Amino acid sequence: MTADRTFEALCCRWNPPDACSGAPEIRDRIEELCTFGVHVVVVSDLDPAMVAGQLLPHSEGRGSLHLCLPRVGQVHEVTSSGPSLRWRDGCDHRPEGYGALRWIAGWLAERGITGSLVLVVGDVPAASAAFDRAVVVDTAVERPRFQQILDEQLDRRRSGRVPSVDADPAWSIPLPIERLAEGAAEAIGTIGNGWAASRAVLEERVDGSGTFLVNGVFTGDAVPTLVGGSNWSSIAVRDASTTRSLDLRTGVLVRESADPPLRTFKLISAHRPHVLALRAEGSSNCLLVPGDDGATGERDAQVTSSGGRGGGGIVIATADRAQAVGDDRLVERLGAWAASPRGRPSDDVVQSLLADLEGAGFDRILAEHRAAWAERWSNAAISITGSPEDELSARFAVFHLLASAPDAGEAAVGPRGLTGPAYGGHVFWDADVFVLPALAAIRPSAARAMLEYRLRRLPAARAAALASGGRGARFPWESATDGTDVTPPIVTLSSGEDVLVRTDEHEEHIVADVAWAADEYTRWTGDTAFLTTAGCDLVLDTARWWAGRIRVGADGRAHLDHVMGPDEYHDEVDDNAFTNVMARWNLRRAAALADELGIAGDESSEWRLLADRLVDGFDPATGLYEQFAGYWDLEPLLAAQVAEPPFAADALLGTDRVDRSQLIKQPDVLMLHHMIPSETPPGSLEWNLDVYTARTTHGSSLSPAIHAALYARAGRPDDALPLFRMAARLDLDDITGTTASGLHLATMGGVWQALAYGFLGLRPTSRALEIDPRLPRSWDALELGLRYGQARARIRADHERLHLKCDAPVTLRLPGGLPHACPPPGATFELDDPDAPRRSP
Ligand code: IFM
Repeated sequence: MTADRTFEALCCRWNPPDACSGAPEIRDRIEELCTFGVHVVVVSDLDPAMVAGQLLPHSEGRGSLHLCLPRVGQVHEVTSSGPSLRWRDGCDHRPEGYGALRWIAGWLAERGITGSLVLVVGDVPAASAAFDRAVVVDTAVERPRFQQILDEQLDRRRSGRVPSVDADPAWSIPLPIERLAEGAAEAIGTIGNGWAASRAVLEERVDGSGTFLVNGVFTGDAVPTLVGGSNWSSIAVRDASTTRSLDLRTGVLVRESADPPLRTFKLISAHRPHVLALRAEGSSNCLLVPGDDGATGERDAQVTSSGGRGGGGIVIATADRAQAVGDDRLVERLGAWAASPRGRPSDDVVQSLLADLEGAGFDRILAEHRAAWAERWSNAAISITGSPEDELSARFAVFHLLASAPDAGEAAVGPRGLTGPAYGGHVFWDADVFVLPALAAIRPSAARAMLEYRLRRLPAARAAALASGGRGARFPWESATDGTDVTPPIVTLSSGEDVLVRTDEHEEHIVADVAWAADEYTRWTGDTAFLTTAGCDLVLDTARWWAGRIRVGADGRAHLDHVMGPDEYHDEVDDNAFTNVMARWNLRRAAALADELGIAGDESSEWRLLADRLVDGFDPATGLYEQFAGYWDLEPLLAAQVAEPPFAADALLGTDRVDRSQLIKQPDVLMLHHMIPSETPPGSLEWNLDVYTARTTHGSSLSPAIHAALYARAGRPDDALPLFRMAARLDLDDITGTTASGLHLATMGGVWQALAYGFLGLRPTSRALEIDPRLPRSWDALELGLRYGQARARIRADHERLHLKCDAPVTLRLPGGLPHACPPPGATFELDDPDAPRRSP
């Protein structure tokens, strides 16, 4: 039970003078385990100085030695200079040791060491309460057995065995094993750190090019695509099964095969962005180590490169250490990558990165990686009590969001992130509107890097505005390296029909979407300086674009002609409600910002005037928005009359027929109610929701999550749940058959938004975090971790109560209430009767 697992922490009872008194052999083993990075917790009833004196490590290892004294409620860390108090419990009324062990368990969890990565040996009171799912060995273990356990662990460490993961079903995603689903499995199991990612390609796959992608590294083609790096994890493997799982908690991909035995374990370091690591072990007839003569061997570094001809390039260097232990073969591979958006980095760069890794070693790289993922999750916790399936699929979405963007420099986030080649990895509104709001709340630095991508492309957007006779900045529908439009001229639908793409010409709402993203970022983060300094042009120059673009008609009203809304089934329309209201919001926001900046003048007055004059298609008599001028005159076809959503109506019925009908691809009028509800009249959501949902095919993967959010806001969370599940399971069940070409990362952003904006009813404003939870009956509670302003907050709602935990003050506002300042550690509120009618947003 313990011999075939590697533990990262060992918690044992030590009560000299009896069993272990003066046992140097135990102490030496513990010390050596610490040098391998194992954290040892000694639980004792005795005086700390006495126990520490017996255990005092001779040298500082990478693993820690903690002395836990439950009786007195203390935890000491022991180093060669003696014990120092780390934690003390003033009044521990809980069961014996609970507080001290809980503290240690939390300390380990902060390092990504949870559950079955912890071994508890001997009679450790309250261990089961503190260490969830730990492996516990015999409460009264004999000293020889204890020594044997330590030896097993030392053997595993010395021979570089494949580490273990905490096999927790609440955090583990099994990859599909059917041969035909291999493409989807590769995407689902993608591991990455935001800078780079590897699809879950099987080690033996020879043709693995294109499976390693780097953020912002595109080819130099007219329609660029992400440069495809090679499969750095390739190893000769024979006849092994393809059973793999992705550990969401620590970002590790594991493969296990029983017959023939094989285990592989790989990661892209979340701590050292350029580092790759892999270990594999298997029988000699399965894991074929090059030059296998049964001896330990080192290989020279292998260097592979991709791209570079007129575009970006990637270079990867790896070095292996192979070993034979009996009939087992063990391989450890460390790797380093380098990339450039222009040209290919030299081999020397990766060679020297690789040389630096030797000093760190695999164990340290893994420990740092686990701790970095624990840190990422500490701002992004998610739990759905009452529905483990929904919880797991939500965590899957958040995992990939956390792995989608670097948290420094600039982040070019494509619709599929770095999980596949679809859409060439181009940056669309998916980044600004779907991914960025989630990251602004759970990984603000990555959201800031996404805005940096837009900021650095302002010159290109300004040039595009000028070139089309306009002013300000006209962001392109699709962009890659230089910020010019890279939309492909033609796409082929699944029906085989070739369609001219006109999104680049008409889908102008992207301009306001970029401004909205900048504003949303500041509202989540409180980083108002962004909009008053570098970021202000994202709002001001986009408003300038609209001011130059708007036509004021003879009726005195302002219009936007020849545009396309999010509903791409109607590709050239006038006065699209979404575009017009987003433009109106952009103009008003820019005018308000001009006031803040002290630059208000004729220009900002013109913005306000034009905003007030813009038509928006809202009819107060019916309470409905008309999606665009003439929409109600189209064939009143409903989605259910054609097929069960989701479906691609253009592929089923042909683009012409769909263009003449009221079928829509994704929320358009409804999208306004999601993004800028304050720009829509009270009651409008409820009036428009069913009307437009009935016409929506969910032909875009972006659609169901937003509908879920809106049904929750309209007080219909049970109607929202199937839509939420459609979005959250989209890739796990490959619902649209498109997962192989990459995970729908923007949908995952939508999943987070459905939870946060929809079910919890969160809205960040500059004054307060608004909150109005509406949970489906089948969920007992929903909890999200996020950052709001300076605070790290946990918000948990059940059907009666709302709990806020925070480490800095947070001002909350409940529906109908006044802003309520909550100092740390937070507050609890009673919620209204959930069946009572509520104000619309
Ligand atoms: O940006 C989306 C668009 O809204 C619908 N078609 C696919 C694009 C990329 O995801």
